[in-house]
Amino acid sequence: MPRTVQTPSEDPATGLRRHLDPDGQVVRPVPEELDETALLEMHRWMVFSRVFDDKMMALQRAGRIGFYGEVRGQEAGAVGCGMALRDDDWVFPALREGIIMLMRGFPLDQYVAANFGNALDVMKGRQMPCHYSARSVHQVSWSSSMATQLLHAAGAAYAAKVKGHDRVFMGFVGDGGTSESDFHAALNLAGVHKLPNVFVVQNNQWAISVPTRLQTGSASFAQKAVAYGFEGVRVDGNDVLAVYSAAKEAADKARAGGGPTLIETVTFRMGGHSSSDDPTRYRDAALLAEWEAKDPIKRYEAWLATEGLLDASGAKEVRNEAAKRINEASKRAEAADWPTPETLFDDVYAEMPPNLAAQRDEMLKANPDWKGPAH
Ligand SMILES: Cc1ncc(C[n+]2csc(CCOP(=O)(O)OP(=O)(O)O)c2C)c(N)n1
Ligand SMILES: [Mg+2]
Repeated sequence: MPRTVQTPSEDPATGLRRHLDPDGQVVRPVPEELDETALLEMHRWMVFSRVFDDKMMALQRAGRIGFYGEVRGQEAGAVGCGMALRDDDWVFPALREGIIMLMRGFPLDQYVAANFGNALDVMKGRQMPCHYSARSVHQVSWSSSMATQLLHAAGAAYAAKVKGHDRVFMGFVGDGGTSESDFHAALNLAGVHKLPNVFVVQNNQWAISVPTRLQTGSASFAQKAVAYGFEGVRVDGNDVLAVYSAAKEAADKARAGGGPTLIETVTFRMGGHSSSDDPTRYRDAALLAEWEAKDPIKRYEAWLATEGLLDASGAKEVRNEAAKRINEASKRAEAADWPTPETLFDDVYAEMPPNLAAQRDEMLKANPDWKGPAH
């Protein structure tokens, strides 16, 4: 059996940092700096994420968008981390952290547009759906090549350290992504140079059809930090307050020059890996039911209700409001034009070289009426 290394922040009883138990009972004091507005904001974003998944999956099944990756079940991970960061900290996501962009004020229409690849999309339809990214909110794209984003996060943090910036660079990775050598190289670099990184392993129990136990011989992902010379924290990833407090401590430490932290969020991917996956082919229904009972939104709502901050009708209103905004944005996205063909040639060079301009002109001459695929 692998030896369990007790990392400093773990609760010896559960092995997990937890503020709320699965029934929504407080087991560790709620971070004081979170006022009522902040507490309700976290709820609003988790619900928004869930309703967004519902809508995008419906659009994908209706053939309106090509691909979608649900966050269902993992909402506390991205929302808790998003709340802990400053708006100018950089985020290098894995697959399910796009909501942080919306939390920072990225326009919903442009966010939805990324799934349609239409003219409103800041990436002009060149990316896969869901690979949200915008410099304006300091978020780079999903890295389709798993774990490479952690090297980018470490490299960017190195540059910030050299330049004397006080920003934090948060890199997410899935449990599956930790088997990539880039994971180790990034953590090593960050450990050697005490870089202002927070690495978050979203341990959602699966890497497509491969269960977590086939990704590591270690007793946890958090303990891997010890080998690189920094702290690892194992967190109940379905407790948004626990994710928040671990991420806030890690971000404060990184900003103050204390070096990196590795956070493992223990959670569960309730949906498929993506819209192309059918998890019923490799996963027991009983397991899903077990985790549905630990649903991060239900747990948080139970606590908010106990505190008198949100009742059932208030929670329903939050859902309805999210659905209204998302439905309206989706309608506008469906009605939007496609990127015009000549945009294919944009953004490669600051000044377009003559040979590329000639190719663009030739294409336009040969296809004068091309307006993109039919709606
Ligand atoms: C280097 C690399 N190998 C394989 C893949 C194919 N692939 C895409 S996602 C994925 C599993 C990801 O699992 P995990 O890291 O646990 O993230 P999760 O999907 O559970 O959020 C795989 C194998 C890839 N994108 N990149
Ligand atoms: Mg996974």
